Amino acid sequence: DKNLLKSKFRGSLLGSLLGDCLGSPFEGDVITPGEKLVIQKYFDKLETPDLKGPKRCYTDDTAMMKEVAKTLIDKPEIDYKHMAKLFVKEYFSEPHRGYGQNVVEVFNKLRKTKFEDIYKPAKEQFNGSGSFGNGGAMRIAPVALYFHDNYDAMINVAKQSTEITHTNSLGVHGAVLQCIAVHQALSHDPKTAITPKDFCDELTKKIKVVESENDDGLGLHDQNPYEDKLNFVNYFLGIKCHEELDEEVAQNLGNSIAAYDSVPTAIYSFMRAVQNDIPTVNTDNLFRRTIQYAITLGGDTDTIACMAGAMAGAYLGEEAIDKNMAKQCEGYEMIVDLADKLYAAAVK
Ligand code: R7I
Ligand code: MG
Ligand code: MG
Ligand code: MG
Repeated sequence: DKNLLKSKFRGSLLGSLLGDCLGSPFEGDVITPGEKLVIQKYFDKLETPDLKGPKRCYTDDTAMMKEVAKTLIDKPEIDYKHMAKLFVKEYFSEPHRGYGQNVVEVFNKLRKTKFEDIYKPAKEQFNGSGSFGNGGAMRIAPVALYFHDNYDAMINVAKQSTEITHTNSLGVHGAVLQCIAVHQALSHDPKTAITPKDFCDELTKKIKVVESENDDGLGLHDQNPYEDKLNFVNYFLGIKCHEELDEEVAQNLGNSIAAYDSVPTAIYSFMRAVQNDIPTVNTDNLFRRTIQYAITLGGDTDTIACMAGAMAGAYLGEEAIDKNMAKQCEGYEMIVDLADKLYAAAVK
C-alpha cells in the first residue's frame, strides 16, 4: 500500500523530530517522580489546539538527520563526500544546536582539509579509537526508510554514513541497530500489534550477524555488546513497570550520549510503550507514550526520544502523531516535505 508507506515515511521523520524537540529541554536531567508528573502535564498541554508561544526548537539530532535525508534525495548513488559537506555546511551555518563536544573537531578538520579524505578526521578521534557517541544513530532513520526494500544496502550505507563522524565499532553498530529497528518497525503493519519479545528476538538475530563480523577468530574480541544489551531489554520487559524499575533501566541499559547506553534504551522505550503498562505515563496514544516514556528515563532525553520516536512513527505512520503537538515543533513543515521527497526518491 503506497499511501501507508508514504505515511510511515512522514511518521518516522516526524517521530525523530518530535522526540528531539520535546526531549531536549530535559537533556542531562535525572527525572524524579515529581518531574514525571511535570512531563505528563507538559505533554497534555502540547495536545491543546492552537497553542501560542514560541516553538520547541530542534537540536543537532534533527539538523544532521535532515542532511542525511537530503543526501539520499540529491544523490541516489550515495555520495558520502556530499553527505560530509552537507553536515559541515549545516554545522557552520547553525553551530549552536547542541552538537556533541568532540564531533565539532571532525567538522573543523573536514573543512580545513577540503574533504580530501572524509573518513580520516573521524578515525583520529579519541586517540584513534573513534567516537562511540550516539551521533550516528540519532540521524540514521532516513537510511532505513530509503532502503526499505534493500536490507543489505541499508546495512552498508548505515555503516558508511556513520563513519564520517563515528568510527568506534560501538558507535557504528549502535547506528546500525537503530537503523534495523526503524526498518523492522516500518515493515510492521500498524493494524497488527507488535509482540515485544518477537520484535527484540528478531533484532537480536540481525545484530548478531553484524557484530560477528568484528570477531577476530581467536576468541579475543568476540563479545557481542549489543546482543547482550538486547537480552537485558527482554529481561526488563518481563518485569512489570514501576518507578524504581525506571531507575534500574537508566542505570543498566543506560541513558547517556554513548550509543551503547542509549540505542537499546530507545528500543526498550518503544517496546514498553507497546506493552502499555507504564504507571507514570497516561495516554492512549502509542506514539506519545513512546516519546514521553523515553524522556522520563532521563539523561540524553532528546536523542533517546528521537530514536524511539523514529521507530514508533515508522510503525504507526503520520496519523498516529497528534497534529497540535507536531505543530509545536520547529521545522514541522520542512520535515514533512523532506519525508515526501525521500519517499519519491525511494519508490521510483
Ligand atoms: O556522538 P555525538 O554526535 O553526540 C551526540 C549527542 C546527542 O546526545 C546530541 O543530542 C548531542 O547532545 O550530543 O558527538 P561526539 O562528540 O562524537 O560524542 C559525544 C560524547 O561522547 C563525546 O563528547 C564524549 O564525551 C563521549 N565519547 C567518548 N568518550 C570517551 N571515549 C564518545 N566517544 C568516546 C570515547 O571513545
Ligand atoms: Mg541534540
Ligand atoms: Mg561476535
Ligand atoms: Mg542528545
